[in-house]
Amino acid sequence: MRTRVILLSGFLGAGKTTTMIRAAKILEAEGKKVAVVTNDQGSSLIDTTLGRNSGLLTEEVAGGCFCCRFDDLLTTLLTLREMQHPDVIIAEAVGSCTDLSATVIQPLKHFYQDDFEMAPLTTLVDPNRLKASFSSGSSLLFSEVVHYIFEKQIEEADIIVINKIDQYTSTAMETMITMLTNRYPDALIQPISAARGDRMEQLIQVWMTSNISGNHLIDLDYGTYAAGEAALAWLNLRGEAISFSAFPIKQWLAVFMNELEVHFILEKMAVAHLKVMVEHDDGFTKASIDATGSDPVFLVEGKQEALAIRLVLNLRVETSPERLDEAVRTALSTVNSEWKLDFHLTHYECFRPAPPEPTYRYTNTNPH
Ligand SMILES: Nc1nc2c(ncn2[C@@H]2O[C@H](COP(=O)(O)OP(=O)(O)O)[C@@H](O)[C@H]2O)c(=O)[nH]1
Ligand SMILES: [Mg+2]
Repeated sequence: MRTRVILLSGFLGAGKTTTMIRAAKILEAEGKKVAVVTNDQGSSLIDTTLGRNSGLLTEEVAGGCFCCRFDDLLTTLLTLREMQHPDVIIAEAVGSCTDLSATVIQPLKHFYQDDFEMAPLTTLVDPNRLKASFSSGSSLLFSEVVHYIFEKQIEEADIIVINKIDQYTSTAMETMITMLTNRYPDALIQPISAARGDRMEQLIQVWMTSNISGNHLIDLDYGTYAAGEAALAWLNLRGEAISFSAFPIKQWLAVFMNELEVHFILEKMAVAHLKVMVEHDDGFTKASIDATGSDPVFLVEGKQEALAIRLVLNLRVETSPERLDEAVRTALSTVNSEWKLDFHLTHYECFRPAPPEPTYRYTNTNPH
């Protein structure tokens, strides 16, 4: 039996990880064996930790997107298939990556049709970003080159998933569905709320039964695409902290994020995604924001106080690595001295992604 592979695309913060974990849990409850694969330009991923904390079989392709690390992706998929025999693998691409039909789906369909059956290429969108993209000009937080990637991700989708419908009225949703249907008549438009679990079954049903995959090869200017990726700075860090008395993690995180946000607002930096996770022996607290100035969303599991913590931070912001580095180091030293934490870094990377150089790029679709 072949393994069904579901490839998730969509801009940073659209809800890919939330959808992947939610869908994997539903499929497992139906008796399917499921694995998930996360992906990033760097390493030390919160998404991977979240997958594992959810009890899911989780692998990671680090140090580049699926298209540029096709061989790593392939090795991961084949190893999972041989060692774990999953019925389904859900793979989440880096949020600044596009052209996945040409660079990932077609080569998998061409060379590995005996091992894998590819589900429809699914691009998740955050309605807030979508609204900005439909309204003209000034409301766009990101520059045109970053926006180009967002639009290309939608253009190549077999399924466009409008996520986060819990935040919108049904009338607002209908308007968005109509606009997308007019603009992308060949795609299936599926609204969901991954956080609440709304309409996930319909999406999974299409993933598990449709033979359409990677039907829309796009015209893509790799110069503009590379400029869009390079406009974003990426920062991943891990650290450890010890305190003399148990300190309130959520409060510490809220102040840390507030310090960062003040910096971002003052310097007009557009946040694509900020994720921070504090782990300790009795649980974890995760917080994220998906736009500059938006309120953090917290997820707390287990105890809310600890003496010793491990911190992971993943940040993607439209600015230079130097300015992002400065913002993060300043915010960290402010909160750590305020709470008298003995903090040290165990991993740190802050960079601009290199131009995308896919291993394969197909110009025709494969039939399987
Ligand atoms: N309100 C709402 N928030 C969501 C939903 N899905 C994801 N989020 C939030 O959006 C942010 C980004 O989600 P994530 O799954 O990490 O996005 P990714 O970067 O595409 O993997 C997180 O704060 C999530 O909690 C949803 O259906 N509704
Ligand atoms: Mg993710």
